[in-house]
Formats: sequence, structure tokens, C-alpha cells
Amino acid sequence: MTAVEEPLQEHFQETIAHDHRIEPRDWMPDGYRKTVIRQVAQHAHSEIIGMQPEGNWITRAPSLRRKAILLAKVQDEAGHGLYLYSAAETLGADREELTEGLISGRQKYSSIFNYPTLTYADVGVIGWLVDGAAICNQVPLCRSSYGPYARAMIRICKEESFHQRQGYELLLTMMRGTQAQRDMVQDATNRFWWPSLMMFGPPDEASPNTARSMAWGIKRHTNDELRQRFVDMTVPQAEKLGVTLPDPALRWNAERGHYDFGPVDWDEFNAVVAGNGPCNAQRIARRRAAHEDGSWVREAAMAHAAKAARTAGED
Ligand code: BYC
Repeated sequence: MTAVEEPLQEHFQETIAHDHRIEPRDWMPDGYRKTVIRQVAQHAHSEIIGMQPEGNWITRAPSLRRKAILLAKVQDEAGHGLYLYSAAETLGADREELTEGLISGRQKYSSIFNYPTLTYADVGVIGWLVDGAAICNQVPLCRSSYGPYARAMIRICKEESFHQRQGYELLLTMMRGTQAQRDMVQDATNRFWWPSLMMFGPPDEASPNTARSMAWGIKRHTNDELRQRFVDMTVPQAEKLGVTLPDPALRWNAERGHYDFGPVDWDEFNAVVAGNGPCNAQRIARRRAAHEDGSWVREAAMAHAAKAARTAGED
């Protein structure tokens, strides 16, 4: 570290220690900048790819009301992706490079979106379990040490909590319907339960980033802490709904004050994250095609901006 950097590093450490926010203009260690860009990019990509599994059902929604709700939810996800890309840009990340990172497979997005959506009950279960897991993970990120990320998360969490409730309400309606509808809800729950637990990332002992990210206040809890919090929150909701969570080992542990649950299949998680889940190739191909289809819009916008700058220069 150079003599010039030493007081800057000290100021950075003090800001973190006092739980104040790091802002784009502040000096920060290279590793901090890279870690925030990596996590925010992963999050932004998840929101953008996350539009696909539910988007699959927009044209086949069972009523106008359900269609309007689903359209609004998927649009919210696009908005979340855009806030988050903007937050990454405040650290010097380039939007085009971020998109390239996603479609080339260099950067990750949440494993959960590599599973197919087979029935309309999946829309409800994604709202209940996937948005439920996202809220558990993201509410503490509203206190993340990087200011623009923390502020983006406040709005995102408000919208996620509406998403979670719409999913649960959809499932309550289906559970009051026919036996075939109840079976659809149970089947969707069976398919999405374990992948939802995988959303929190690898177990703490196998998570290379958690310790450093927590020391820097980027993350506030470990992956396993949040996974446990999600299980504790969700079991009573499943009981109220009348569905069975597909885990015979799930039971209340009075001594720990938490639910015990069975082992997550980490081989499946690693395969999905490595690109070999059921829908990885389809999701990326779709995103790549959408990006290529939109190139004329980007070119037109750039040409317009260049012309406006030239005109301003002539004045
Ligand atoms: N899937 O050391 P770790 C949503 C990667 S979208 C894929 O624990 P970290 C929604 C991880 O990136 C919700 N990859 O990492 C949208 C790292 O790889 P790299 C998405 C995963 O960063 C539409 C490596 O594994 N939420 O709300 O400390 C509809 C080692 O992991 C996963 C977020 O993204 C995974 N599940 O912690 C509905 C929240 N888990 O980057 C809902 C923000 C881990 O070194 N992100 N990896 O190549 C985070 O909080 C953290 O990034 C994680 C991982 C907890 C996910």
C-alpha cells in the first residue's frame, strides 16, 4: 500500500466500523469494488433471467386479473435488474460488459431460474417460495455497506414483498378449488422446495466469499443463517396453506428453537451453477436473442445522444 493510500484505507475501515455507507466517490480497496460489482451483477442478472420462467405463463394466465398481476410482477423484475445494473455502474462497471458477462456464461445468475415452470401453480409457488427466499436474503442487504446497493434494495424489497403475497394468495385460491388444483400446488411445491433452499448459496464451510463480504459489511449474515431463517418462516405458511414440504427430516427442534431439515443435494446445486441445469441453455439463448433483437434500439439511442452532443457543441 502506498503512503497516499494508507489514510484512505484507514478512513474506509472507519466508515465500515461505524456502519456508515461507502459512496461511489469514496476510496475503496480494489477487492471491495470487485466484490460488490460481482454480487450486484449476479443479482441484476438473476432479476433479468428471472423474468423468463414466469413470463412463460403471461399468454396463458387463467383470467384477466391474473394476467394483469403477472405482467406487473415481471415488469417489476425488469425494473429491479435496471436499478441494480445502475448501482454496478456507479462502481465503474460497464453495462455492455455486464450483459456480455451474462450471455457468455462468465458471470452467474441464481440457480433457481434454471428449473422449468410446468403449470400455473408454479407462478404461485415462485411468488411464495422464490420471492420469499429472495426477501429473506435481501432485507439485510438494505443495510449493505455500499450505499447505492443498499438504497436500491429498499425499493426492491418493498416490491418483492408484494410479489410474495400475490403468490401466496394465488395458492390459497387454488387450495380452495378442486382436487386437481390442490394436486398442482403440491406438485409445484415438491419441485421448488429444494431449489429454493439452494438460492442461499453453498453451505458456509464451502462459501469462498462469505467471510470477507461480511467483514466488509456487504453481506450481513451467512448463507446458512439465512437458509435457516427461511425454513423457520416458511413451515408455518405451508401448514396454513395445507401443503406438505417434501422433507421427511423436517421437524421443530425445541432445544435449538429452529426447524431441523434434511440435507440439500449440493451435487445438484453445483451442476446447475456450472451450467448443467434443466433450462440453463434455453435461458441464456433467450437472453442472447433478446439482446441481439434490441441492438437497433441501442444504436438509435447512441446516434441520437451523439447528435445531441454535436448540436450542443455547435451552440
Ligand atoms: N445460484 O461464496 P458464495 C429474485 C455462486 S432474484 C447461482 O456464497 P456470495 C427474483 C456465487 O455467486 C434473487 N450461483 O458467494 C427474481 C459465487 O460465484 P462467483 C437473486 C450462486 O456472493 C425473479 C459462488 O457461488 N438474489 O429476487 O458471497 C423472480 C460461491 O458462493 C448461488 C440475489 O442474487 C446460487 N443460488 O453469496 C423472483 C441476492 N449461490 O460469483 C425472484 C444477492 C452462490 O464467485 N446475492 N452462487 O462466481 C447474494 O446475496 C449472494 O451473491 C449469494 C451468494 C447469497 C447468492
